[in-house]
Amino acid sequence: MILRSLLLSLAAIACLADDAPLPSAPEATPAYWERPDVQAFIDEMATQHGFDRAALVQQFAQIAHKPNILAVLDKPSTSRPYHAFRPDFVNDTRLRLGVAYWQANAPLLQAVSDQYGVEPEYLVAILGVETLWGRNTGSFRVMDALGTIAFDYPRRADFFRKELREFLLLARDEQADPFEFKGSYAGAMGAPQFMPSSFHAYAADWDKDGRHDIWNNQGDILASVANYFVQHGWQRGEPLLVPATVEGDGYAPLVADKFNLHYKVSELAAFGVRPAEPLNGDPLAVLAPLEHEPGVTRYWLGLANFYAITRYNRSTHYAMAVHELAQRIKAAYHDPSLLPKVEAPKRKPAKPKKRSGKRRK
Ligand SMILES: [Ca+2]
Repeated sequence: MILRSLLLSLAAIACLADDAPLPSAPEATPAYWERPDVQAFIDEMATQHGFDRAALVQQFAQIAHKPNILAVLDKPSTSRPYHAFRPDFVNDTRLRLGVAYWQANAPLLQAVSDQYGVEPEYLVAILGVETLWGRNTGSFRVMDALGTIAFDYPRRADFFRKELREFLLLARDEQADPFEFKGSYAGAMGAPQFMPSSFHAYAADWDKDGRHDIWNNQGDILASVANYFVQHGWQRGEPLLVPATVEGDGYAPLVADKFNLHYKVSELAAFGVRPAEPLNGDPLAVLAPLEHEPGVTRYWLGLANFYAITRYNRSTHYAMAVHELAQRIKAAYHDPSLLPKVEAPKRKPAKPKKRSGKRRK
């Protein structure tokens, strides 16, 4: 789960790989292990968590500073309306790949879904939106990504030092070399793109082999995502959202507070917000306005499961795209006639044969 505050431009993230060209030649700076702030961090890991100080110094000597990560962090964030965001994730390619992933993992998906109570289509869709089902999990060494941000990006230093600490702990728990781990430019790892703190809290060991392999083991991957949703309040079988009507302008505070489940549906009426379809009971809900077409905003009441997806990634665009992709994948999985046709590559017209008298070699 990439932090929304870091999710500046999806295009930038898609393009940023560890072999991206550097914006400028890096200045000569001391290696990380030589810096007092890094030495203080190493001391803390040694005294509070029992790490071997000399081994940590050796590891920090191997961390490579990544200026291209800092360049992305400094780019101004861009915000696109939903109708512009949607096609990147809800499209024929992801629909086909999502159905193929479900078909390839059907018994496992069913077992994880049964155990955790999270519908399979949402497990499939999250992995599609995050990493194209494990195809784009990031090419940075997590040590380089976290080290660079933790020690060279003061605005987020506290958060990323905490993530770096969690990461060193998880590498030790997994009995793995921390330099073996690859992730996104922000250190998000594996098919579900868990930050180290989320890995610590939610990664699951489905096959009970002692490892939480969110890179390659589909059971661990799916159970980890399901566990994340359950721990954030997922309710089996409940709708994610219902359309809403709004009156007046009293609903503005709800839009500003759309990532917090504060109000029951009955309480939203005081803000001029009502469900446009009948609901079971009186659940908690957030108000999510989405511009589905240019100039056409629709209002939705996001219920507990919608909220859970926004905990995965703090964006109503993201949550709605996951929902729409999930629904399309589910429909096409059960009815393959809904799968988009794969167009055969167009053949080039054959070149007319030369009729000159010259003989070709
Ligand atoms: Ca495992």
